[in-house]
Amino acid sequence: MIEKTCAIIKPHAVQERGTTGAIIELIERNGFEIIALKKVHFTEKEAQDFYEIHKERPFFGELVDNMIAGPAVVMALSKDNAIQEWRDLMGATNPEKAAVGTMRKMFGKNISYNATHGSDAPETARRELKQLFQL
Ligand code: FUP
Repeated sequence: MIEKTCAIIKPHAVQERGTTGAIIELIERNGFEIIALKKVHFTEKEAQDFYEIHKERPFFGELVDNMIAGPAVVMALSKDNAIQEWRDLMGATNPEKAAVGTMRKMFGKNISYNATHGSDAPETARRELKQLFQL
């Protein structure tokens, strides 16, 4: 089934020269269609809303700080089974545990700086795409 998912290149990765281009190339090479794309500097409130599900977790403050540290590149991707396919391409949340060839292995540094975000379920994808693109 053709699905949409929300993909984000996180600020620390955007700051590194060449990483945005490399990630976008891999997205296209892996058969995703980029339906929408923009560079946004999240406000604190926007980042808190985006990661609302994690608001009780101990890493929430750090997560929000990292998301507002600079501009992020946010995308709406479409593909058959896009949500799982993008998560597979991203790799494990912790780059140290991510498989070779995945985004997080290639461009992540540690669990706080793990390069990319991807929606984890259809309902999350809908909520995230609505927040970022009114899609
Ligand atoms: P994922 O769906 O792989 O992005 O992972 P989670 O939803 O569990 O976590 C969301 C973000 O919180 C991660 F991308 C990074 C951050 N995080 C931490 O900083 N520390 C943790 O222990 C877990 C997650």
